[in-house]
Amino acid sequence: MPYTLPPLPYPPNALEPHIDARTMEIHHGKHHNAYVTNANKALEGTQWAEVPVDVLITKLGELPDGIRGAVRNNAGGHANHSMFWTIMAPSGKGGGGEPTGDLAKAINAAFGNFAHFKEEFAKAATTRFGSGWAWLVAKNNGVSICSTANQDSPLMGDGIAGCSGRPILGLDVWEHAYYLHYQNRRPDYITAWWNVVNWTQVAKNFAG
Ligand code: MN3
Repeated sequence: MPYTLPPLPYPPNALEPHIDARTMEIHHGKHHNAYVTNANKALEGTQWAEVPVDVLITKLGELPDGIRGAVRNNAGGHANHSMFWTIMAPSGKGGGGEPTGDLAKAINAAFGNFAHFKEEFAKAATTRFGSGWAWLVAKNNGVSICSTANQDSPLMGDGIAGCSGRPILGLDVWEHAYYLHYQNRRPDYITAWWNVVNWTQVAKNFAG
């Protein structure tokens, strides 16, 4: 089965005022959709077309040279955005607040406290030059922060993405994720984004 665009789990305006409806419509309906279309095009007729995207991107080294770059970018984009929509929720209705339980313990063990974690994560997101992602990954029985360029995923591993682990929270810092509303003010977008982080879903991702 070719990949399909997963529906947004909430209406496009649900994350306002932190992320505006027009940005969500274009980001999901145009950008994510293009990653799906182009991943399917690259994989069509190959043995890889049936492989779930989160598995496929762990095996880039096994892919034929002719499609590896297209799969890295587009299957990576599909995997990253599929997670991104689910780790957000309307502010006050599942979005915002703080993690609890085992995830909170892991964050506190790694970063001291939630405020310090947010600082470190925002630093990774702010300092990623150009387009990319900031990540919280599950790794070595704990959590850590890293960032990747373009549509690379921690699932691709250190050798490709410069980052490894199981992604449990990702922040898209491509300009297409914020430019309409925030223009060049990426730090303002990052600050606002905390209001829509769905910690319940992140905790589920952490639990595996
Ligand atoms: Mn994006």
